[in-house]
Amino acid sequence: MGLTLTEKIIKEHLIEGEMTPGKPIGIRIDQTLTQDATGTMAYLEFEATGLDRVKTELSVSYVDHNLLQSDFRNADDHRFLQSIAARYGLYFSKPGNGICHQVHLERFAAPGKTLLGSDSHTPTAGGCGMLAMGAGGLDVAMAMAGQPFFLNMPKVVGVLLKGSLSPWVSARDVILELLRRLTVKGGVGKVMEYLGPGVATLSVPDRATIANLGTELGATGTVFPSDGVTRQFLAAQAREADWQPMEADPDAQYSEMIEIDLSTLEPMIACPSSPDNVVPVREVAGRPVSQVIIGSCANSSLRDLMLAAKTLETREISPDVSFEINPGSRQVLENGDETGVLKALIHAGARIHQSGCLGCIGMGQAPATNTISLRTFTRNFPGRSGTKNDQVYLCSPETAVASAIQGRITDPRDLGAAPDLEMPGKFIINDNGIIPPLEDGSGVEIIRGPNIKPLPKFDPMPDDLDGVVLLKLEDNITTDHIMPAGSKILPLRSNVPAISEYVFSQIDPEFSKRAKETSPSIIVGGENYGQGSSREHAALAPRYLGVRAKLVKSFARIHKANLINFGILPMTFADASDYDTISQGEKLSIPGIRQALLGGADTVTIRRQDGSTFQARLELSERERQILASGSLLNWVKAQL
Ligand code: MIC
Ligand code: SF4
Repeated sequence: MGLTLTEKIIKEHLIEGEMTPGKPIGIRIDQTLTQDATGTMAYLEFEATGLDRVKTELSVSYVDHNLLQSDFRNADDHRFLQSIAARYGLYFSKPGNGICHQVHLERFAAPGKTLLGSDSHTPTAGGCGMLAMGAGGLDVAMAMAGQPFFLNMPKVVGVLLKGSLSPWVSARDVILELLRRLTVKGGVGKVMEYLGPGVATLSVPDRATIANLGTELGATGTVFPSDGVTRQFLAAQAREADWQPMEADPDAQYSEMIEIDLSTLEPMIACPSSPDNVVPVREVAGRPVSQVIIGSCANSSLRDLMLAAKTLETREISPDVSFEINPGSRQVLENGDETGVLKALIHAGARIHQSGCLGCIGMGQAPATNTISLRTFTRNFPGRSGTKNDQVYLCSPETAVASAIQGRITDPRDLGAAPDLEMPGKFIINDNGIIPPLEDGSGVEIIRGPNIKPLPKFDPMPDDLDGVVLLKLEDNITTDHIMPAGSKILPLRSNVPAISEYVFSQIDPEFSKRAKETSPSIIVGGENYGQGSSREHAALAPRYLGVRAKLVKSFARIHKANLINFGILPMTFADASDYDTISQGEKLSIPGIRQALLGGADTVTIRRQDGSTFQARLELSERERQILASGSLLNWVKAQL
């Protein structure tokens, strides 16, 4: 039987386990990436392994999230990361050089390779024919240490593309349509693999937009074939040598097939406050907008800026709109300058920002009270923009620019003929924002600012666990709910005691205080618990506050892995109706939990205060059980050494 492209890449990298969907596998990781908000912790963890140099083919440390330097803390983190890169053999991409996923696609992505990144949108590089996945910082640290990456063998879903996109409809609308159909949990445990004649009509940046937002489906990754279009892209990046053709076997078996006729798609938009709250733009057209931003790792390539520039050549931005551009990388900026795109945007009145995540993670660009902000970003979770009760809509650059012109949500097809976009055959390539690794970094001194605190130490799992239910939450809780970001909290990513004060702060401002008073504690949740960001602080900080178990209907992949890495027991209800009977404040006991873990039990009995019991599932591999029993992945790895 033939293999899917995903299976081919996994087979080539398989170190442990069998390729049966749902079963644990360990795969070799060729490349890693980190960004500054998750990177400082990942490198503290890498340091704890005691190794002298990273063991991957290529590892890159990017600075793109914390670019606001309102005091010394972010700047100190940047210097720490630069010194770590020099010390341990990594590339370092400087602040302002661009968003990790955009720069990685341009300069390092290579067909057939595996990439693990401490950022949930790492799958972006799947647009270039590689298997790229997001993970917690500790998993990335372990990959840098040469350890396999462990995950459950994903199911591979085939997405068959036919036809070609109509004018004013773009890659963004393809993935918005998929989000509409499948929702934010539709991709959990799956890799989305694109195939069919429609693929060749999409450029690599288009494919990267689709791969990037596969993350919002909850997917483990998204893989596109590597074809002539990929070759052309790599040639324009002066990297044709990295190209190799890659595709699924003609008789490959997919676990499920989804068909999309590109020619039938229309402009789509995700309404507040979830990336899957998708409707055709027509349905919400006419609502007034106060801010429009083109940017983020999903839609900030030269093509996206060129589309906006060309559309604005003969039109003006509405006086009521703040129209902003966050270029994905310095390469985008420089080539935008060369091709006249930048000039046209400046002339039209756009606010041009530096390359980076910026408002996508609440580092500035917060919208005004009770107004609509339209963005080409990845996520519109409540409050993520920095404004309470925000109304953030997510859409294509086409819809964004049309709405900026009209001052209200506009179907771009109403503008008349679409502009022709002519991309340069060769890009200006300038890697002076990327510092290559040193031959020998052993003499480099690591620069640590006062905000960089050592990693906390965690105890092993006790024999019996008693805990109070400190919070009971609904479905689709995001890691932004658990550990918010934004300009006030992000600078604390290197300081666990300080950041833990903000755990669940949007939901319950007293949470951290209550948690410290009532340790150990348990959190109860619904479906797809922990979706969104890969931030391991959403596990690490609660653990620091004494949270020892989470009991939910189902977990998102990366968050579950992070919980295990930091010794928080992830359990699911054996019977989902038990969820309804649990109330906040009640005490639950799990006698014999350590033995149950180590003995391989699939279920445990949970005892309630009134003496009644119910069952919870432990869906864990042998390795995960040992990690949980040791109290954390670092404890376990140290014991192994
Ligand atoms: C995000 O988009 O939520 C982030 C910020 O990039 C996160 C990483 C983080 O929280 O540092 C992600 O997507 O993993
Ligand atoms: Fe940065 Fe936003 Fe992309 Fe996250 S989703 S990496 S914050 S641009």
